[in-house]
Amino acid sequence: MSIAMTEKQKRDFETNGFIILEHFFTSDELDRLLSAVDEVGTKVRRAKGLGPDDPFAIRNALAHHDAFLDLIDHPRMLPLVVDAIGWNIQIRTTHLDYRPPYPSHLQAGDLGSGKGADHQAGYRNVVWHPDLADDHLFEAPSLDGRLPFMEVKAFYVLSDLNESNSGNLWMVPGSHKRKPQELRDMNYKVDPGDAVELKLPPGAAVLWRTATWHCVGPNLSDKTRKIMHVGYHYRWLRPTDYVQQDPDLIAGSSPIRRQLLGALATDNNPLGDDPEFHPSSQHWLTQNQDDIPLMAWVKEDAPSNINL
Ligand SMILES: O=C(O)CCC(=O)C(=O)O
Repeated sequence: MSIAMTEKQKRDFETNGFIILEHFFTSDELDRLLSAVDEVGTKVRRAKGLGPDDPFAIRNALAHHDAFLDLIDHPRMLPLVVDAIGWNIQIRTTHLDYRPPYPSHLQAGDLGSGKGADHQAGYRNVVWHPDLADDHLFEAPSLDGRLPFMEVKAFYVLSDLNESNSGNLWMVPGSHKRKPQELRDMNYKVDPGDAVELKLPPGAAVLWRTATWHCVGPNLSDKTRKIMHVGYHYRWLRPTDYVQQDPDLIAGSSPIRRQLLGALATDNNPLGDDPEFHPSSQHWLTQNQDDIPLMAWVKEDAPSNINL
């Protein structure tokens, strides 16, 4: 059953590994997010002693501003996320990337090489990669060398990435079906004909399988790259950004939001009715629907009620 994805989006997601939503945010939503980036940027610069033209990136961005927190259950994105990966999910990571234009003297390294003067100067030249494929992170469970489907990210474009070389995200369509070893054997040099540079306006969003090979191009434009990624994975995996989110944040959240923040729906019986002899974590097996609010929402309310 699909609650939000069109047939074409399903095909694109399956075939290419991503779907593009060109005009995702309203202008009010975008303005709020851009103000949040400014506010958080001021805080980060102060804390880290950075100048106004220095790049920075932060993780667990949801804890830094309500505008970022509100992205995790965005009423037009969450149904698509559920269609993509199901309801048994939580947030793995939320990241914000702020990348001002390169200084004119700064030489960009080769695309997706993970190297170069720009990389050394802190403008991360992200090497071509699928997420979760480092040797030490995730190799053994694969049967044939390909990555199982473990997570999706919503990529949010907050600044103008319409022009080439503005710090655009690059993808290799269909590469979620290829083996990470292939990329290693290619010494991380992707055939330019296989790659696409996502040229997107401010306010666009992309829902993507993170097994899709990707990297980030240099910012040779005169505008700062401002983007966010919100990553969702299964509740029985461990998040990157937190062991536990702030209890106050959880306490003030809706049941669906609590689930997405990695918390159990109730404090009662987190290990079931017989915790001593037959423990059964709510992250795995659930005694009743209320333990997984997003499941209850999908089964009972969606798609008529997208008021989360
Ligand atoms: O900054 C970006 O857009 C890409 C970050 C990245 O490589 C990732 O999300 O794995």
